[in-house]
Amino acid sequence: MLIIGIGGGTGSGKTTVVQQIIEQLPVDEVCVISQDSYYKDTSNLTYQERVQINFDHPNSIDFPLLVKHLETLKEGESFEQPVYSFVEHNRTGETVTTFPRKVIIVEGILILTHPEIRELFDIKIFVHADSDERLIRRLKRDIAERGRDLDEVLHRYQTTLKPMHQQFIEPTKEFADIIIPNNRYNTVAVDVIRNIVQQKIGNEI
Ligand code: UZR
Ligand code: MG
Repeated sequence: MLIIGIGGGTGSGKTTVVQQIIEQLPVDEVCVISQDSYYKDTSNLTYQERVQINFDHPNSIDFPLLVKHLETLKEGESFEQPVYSFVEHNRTGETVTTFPRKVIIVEGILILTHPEIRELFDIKIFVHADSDERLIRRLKRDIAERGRDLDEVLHRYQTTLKPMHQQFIEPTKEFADIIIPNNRYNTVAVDVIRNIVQQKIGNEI
């Protein structure tokens, strides 16, 4: 089993990189786990209270649950991955059964901040894009897909996203084995990673 951790700031293109890596892989060889699924359960809070949460701080993530789930996979067992709603800022109550595969990809902004989780990764990747590029992508996405408006995204960026990025996310670059420069979509880097993954899958057959 090969476990790959992919970190990097919001809007750096992590999700896209993951999609490109797994694109040509058989679905039963790979599984993707998103850090988003591990935001802490906030059902005890009102919507107004949930909006105030700092979702870019490591404390917002239920890391012990993620550690437990990764260890379950390593033991060859499946687990139930919570489903998260960005519109509600909460878990939906549904889960997705996630099965052990030859290649496990774990993706998220804060995924490289946790020492125990870093230890579980065979390859650590940091996706880099400049902050202006990331803000543009974040604006477009949150307005189109996550039910936000311009003022809300800009306010969050200045008050939370930027300071948290500088404090917690950018420093995790030093733990990375591979840094992908991703201001523009980087086909060479993705090819290199695909080759490593292919080799791993091939060798285990
Ligand atoms: P990516 N996030 C939300 O917007 N709402 C939530 O309920 C939970 C998380 C955001 C979070 C972070 N910040 O910047 C982003 N806020 O999801 C990480 N606010 O996701 O890596 O795909 O950008
Ligand atoms: Mg993403």
